[in-house]
Amino acid sequence: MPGMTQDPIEPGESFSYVFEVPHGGTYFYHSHTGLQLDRGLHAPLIIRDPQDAEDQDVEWTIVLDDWVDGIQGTPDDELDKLTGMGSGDHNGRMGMGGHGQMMHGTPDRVLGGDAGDVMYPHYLINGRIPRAHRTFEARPGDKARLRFINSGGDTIFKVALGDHRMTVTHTDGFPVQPWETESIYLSMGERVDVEVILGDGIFPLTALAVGKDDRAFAVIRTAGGQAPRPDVDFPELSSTGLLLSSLKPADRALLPEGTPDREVSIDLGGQMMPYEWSILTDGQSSSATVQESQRLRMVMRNRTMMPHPMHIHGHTWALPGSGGLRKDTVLLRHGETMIADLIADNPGEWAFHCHNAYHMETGMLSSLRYE
Ligand SMILES: [Cu+2]
Repeated sequence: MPGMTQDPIEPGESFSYVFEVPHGGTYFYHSHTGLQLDRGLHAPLIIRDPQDAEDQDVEWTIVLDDWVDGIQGTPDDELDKLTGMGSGDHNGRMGMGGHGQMMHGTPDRVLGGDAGDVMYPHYLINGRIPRAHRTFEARPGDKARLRFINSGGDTIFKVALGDHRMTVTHTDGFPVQPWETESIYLSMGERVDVEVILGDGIFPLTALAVGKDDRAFAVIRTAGGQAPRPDVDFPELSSTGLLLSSLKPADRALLPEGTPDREVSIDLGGQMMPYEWSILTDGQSSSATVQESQRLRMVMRNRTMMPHPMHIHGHTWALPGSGGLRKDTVLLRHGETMIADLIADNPGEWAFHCHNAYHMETGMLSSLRYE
């Protein structure tokens, strides 16, 4: 985070990062300068965990993304439209409702009507648009491990694989009690690992862009024949999606038992008109503070009409509402409250922000600071 954890890497400069990896899992790394994330400055970081089963026949890392850059201007142009700073058509491809609400695609029955602010021209799986989609190949009966990463700037995806149920094994790098599901919501910054026993055929791997009536698409093929069309609908896609924060942690992912030494109240605020977002810490626009080795409880309340994937750097929360599920990115639906505990074992100043790039850029950014 420039200005917080380090100085920016200037054009033409290099910077070497050296760090220990305390645990394995599916991660990604990306720029935190402006809207560079939404210009594609991100990449997966996969750390093999020696405690994970390695009995999969194939493993694929699947990066979901939303794309505007170079198609209809830039992410910065989109931000200008949202903040009303742009020239010409302030609303871009969005309609503006009578009460200042953005009107989007079909409301999602779990996430509500307003799941994102930018209507992107393209949604991608591993950099490909649906018409030029990627095909993942394997043999019938293979056990596949899929590591999904949502690197989007402003899009929550609902992921499903035709004719298959997925067994969730990890989220945000940490193991969970295995859970079978037909579809999964993955918000910006979140990761989920699933296992699938592949059938015999050609199957659509679809990621609906929630609330935007569009999708990312790929194909998993274990047999010859015609691939499904990118716009194919199938029962798994319309099933009730899993919210990752409802999972339960694997025993080896649990934090030690304990009661919080300190509690902080986090209020998420903001709206579309004017386009401004905020984090209040105990009612103030200041950092949360903690002392090393304390147990901190963060009580987050979403006071807005939109969902926000809240992300903390340098730590992974335990969610007491989900039996101590470990996550570093948690989606708070509109009006939702989430309690998240952490153990302060990594001194420094760490960003705490919404993983919607446009919300973060317009104020939904704070930090956790060690005293
Ligand atoms: Cu947000």
